[in-house]
Amino acid sequence: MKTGLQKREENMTFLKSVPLLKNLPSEKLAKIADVLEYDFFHENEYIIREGAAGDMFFILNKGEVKVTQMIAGQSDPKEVRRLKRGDYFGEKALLSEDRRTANVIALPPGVECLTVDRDAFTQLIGDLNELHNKDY
Ligand code: 6J7
Ligand code: CA
Repeated sequence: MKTGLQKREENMTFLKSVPLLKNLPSEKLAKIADVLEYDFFHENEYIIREGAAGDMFFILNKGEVKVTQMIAGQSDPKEVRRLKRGDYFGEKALLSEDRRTANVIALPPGVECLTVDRDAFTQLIGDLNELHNKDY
């Protein structure tokens, strides 16, 4: 069994390795480490559904996901991207208080994510320039 302190250290080490968060001061990283939760998804499970409401931000800790989007005039969503450990998703609905703009689906053999709720995202992460300068 890991103690709470060990888990916190492990979370801090991982958060420091996430490119999005690399310039955050340690105090902010520690606050994120305190509030984050873990969520697990089976292969082919929809982590996010395009068009749904959403209140969670995700950082991929284990496994890979694919991102798909509906295209006007086509019946099947198109794959636009794959993400791996250290990548993040779900910021758009939180920044705009709007609906999810794409599907995010767990690839085999499944996925572990760190999740941050809307309040903590807004306080600790939402101001980062990278999020506002994304080209999608
Ligand atoms: Br990752 C990723 N790539 C894209 C993309 O090319 N277009 C859109 N619209 N979203 C993309 N995403 C992520 C982004 O974090 O997929 C998430 C779906 O939920 C989106 O944030 P969201 O709209 O909250
Ligand atoms: Ca789950």
